[in-house]
Amino acid sequence: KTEAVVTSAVPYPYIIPLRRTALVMIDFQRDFMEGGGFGASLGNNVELLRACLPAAAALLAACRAAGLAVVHTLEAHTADLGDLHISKFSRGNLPPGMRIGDVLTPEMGRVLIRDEPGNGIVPEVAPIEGELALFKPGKDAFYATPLEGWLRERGITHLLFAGVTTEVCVQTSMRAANDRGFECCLVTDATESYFPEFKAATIKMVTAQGGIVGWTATTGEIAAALK
Ligand code: TIU
Repeated sequence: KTEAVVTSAVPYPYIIPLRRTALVMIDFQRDFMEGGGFGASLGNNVELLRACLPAAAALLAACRAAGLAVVHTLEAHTADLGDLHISKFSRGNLPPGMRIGDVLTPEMGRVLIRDEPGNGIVPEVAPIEGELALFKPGKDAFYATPLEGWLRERGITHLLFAGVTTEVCVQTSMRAANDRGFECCLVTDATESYFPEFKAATIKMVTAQGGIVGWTATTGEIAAALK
């Protein structure tokens, strides 16, 4: 088949053209998902995020089986902090005296720095050969990254979004994609927030007003349509 239809998507059926759709896995990195990293050091409970890993892994498997393009992003800065704005460096509830680029724990290494141990994608959803893994310095996956060119070269028009956190990097990237003309669907059980009320609000706000930012659907609904 050439397309899959997710009939129960919100606010109305979402069509997945198989050769023109990519799965975008946002920031499934240890920094956010494990203790001792950036997310935890900001005062958050990382266990909340881990709840979406089984669905995210199932979504990834279903998309791979259907031959969809897969992109993984990592929020990360270069070792010299050359791509880190002073505004981002200055802000946030890190422990007193600590900044992005500092070592919070030896296990995780320098916070939010490319290729440090904490910057690795958790094994449940690790990339495989042929998938794009890209570093992004901001919340928006299109900002200062090669993502748009990579998608356009491949004729991608539709994007499925999973990842963490729902209202920060996932929603920001979905809105940026929407403004670039991509037809976007947020996979609701394959994303999580440190704030359950923010996740719920994001799901409502992206689909409100007739799909102002796009659609939402569950992993089960998407996997069934792709079968
Ligand atoms: N803090 C928080 O909720 N998120 C981030 O800092 N980055 C991402 O969402 N990836």
